[in-house]
Amino acid sequence: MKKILFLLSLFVVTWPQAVVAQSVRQQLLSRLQQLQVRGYMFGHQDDPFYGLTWQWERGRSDVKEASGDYPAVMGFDLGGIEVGDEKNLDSVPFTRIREELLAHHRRGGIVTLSWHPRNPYTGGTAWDNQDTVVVQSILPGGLNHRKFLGWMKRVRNFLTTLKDEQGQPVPIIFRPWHENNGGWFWWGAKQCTLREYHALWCMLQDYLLSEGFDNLVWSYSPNLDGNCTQQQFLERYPGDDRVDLIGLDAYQWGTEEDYVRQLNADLQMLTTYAQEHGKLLALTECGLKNLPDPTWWTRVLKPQLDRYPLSYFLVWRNAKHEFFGPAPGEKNALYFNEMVRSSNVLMLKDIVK
Ligand code: BMA
Repeated sequence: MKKILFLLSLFVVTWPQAVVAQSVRQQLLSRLQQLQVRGYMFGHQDDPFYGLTWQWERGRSDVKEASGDYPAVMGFDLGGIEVGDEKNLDSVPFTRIREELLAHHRRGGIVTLSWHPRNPYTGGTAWDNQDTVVVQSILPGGLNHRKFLGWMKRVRNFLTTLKDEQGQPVPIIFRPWHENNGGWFWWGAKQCTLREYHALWCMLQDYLLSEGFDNLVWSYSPNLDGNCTQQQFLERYPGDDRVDLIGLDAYQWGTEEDYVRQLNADLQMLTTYAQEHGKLLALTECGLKNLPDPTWWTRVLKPQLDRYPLSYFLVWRNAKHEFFGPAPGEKNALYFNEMVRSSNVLMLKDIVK
């Protein structure tokens, strides 16, 4: 009897530790994998900060006011944190980003962070793409390496503050150095070599890992291409050991036909890769600016998304001059609501039950 009690007590003592031993990142990965079986989540950038007709009011959300529910995923951007700004590149105070990120986590939602850092060589924006020496200049041995270490430290300092009431780090899908196959950012394919891009990814990732962040699910998200082979995609891919989620940023800028063709080409290719390599897949950014076709959600987008094992799709922000999500009173909200009523499109309520 004593022996049994002893064994039992060992079990009780060790079992909770075995549960705790799973990192926050692994917990989020498991959750994402489980949710993906049920469908794909809807996400919206900057959802609680501003909409088509309002700004900065607390408790508001165009998506909630149009559909009755919050997006399952909310995206926020760190651009500007690196130089010590109080507000990000879209004028959102970082204190507010922290507040809303924690609030969304508390209500059971999932959060993702992107980063549009300034150009460390010129001091210009992320879109200052004239020079091909920027990445090289911030790598070890480069002229701006020390400066960039300081920039990464400011990111680290902000991430450190993202803790829940129990002091536990909040799980985050972290998506740095995105749209790297384009030529518009200073870390783009025209601006740095393969080797430099790879070193850039590793420098940031290794730094944050060495600082103990085990709450980040790492997302790699090139831009829609349509002619990209798996080999080309892999050229800048940092490696299976460095990426958890394969994303695609895919806006419709041109015709619907081109968009549908390109989206399917890329998603087919990425699905094969993701499945063979055990990775999650998402449309990390997408949208049709200002939704000139209100039926876009159900007629163009959803039929394509239904064909792939996506974790989520996130549309960009609703600002006055450009919007990508639904808003109350907008005609597209009717079609948006029809889309999210489908059982395989997941809003906040669907992922917390
Ligand atoms: C771009 C545009 C910009 C914005 C940037 C970062 O796609 O929406 O207006 O500053 O994203 O959010």
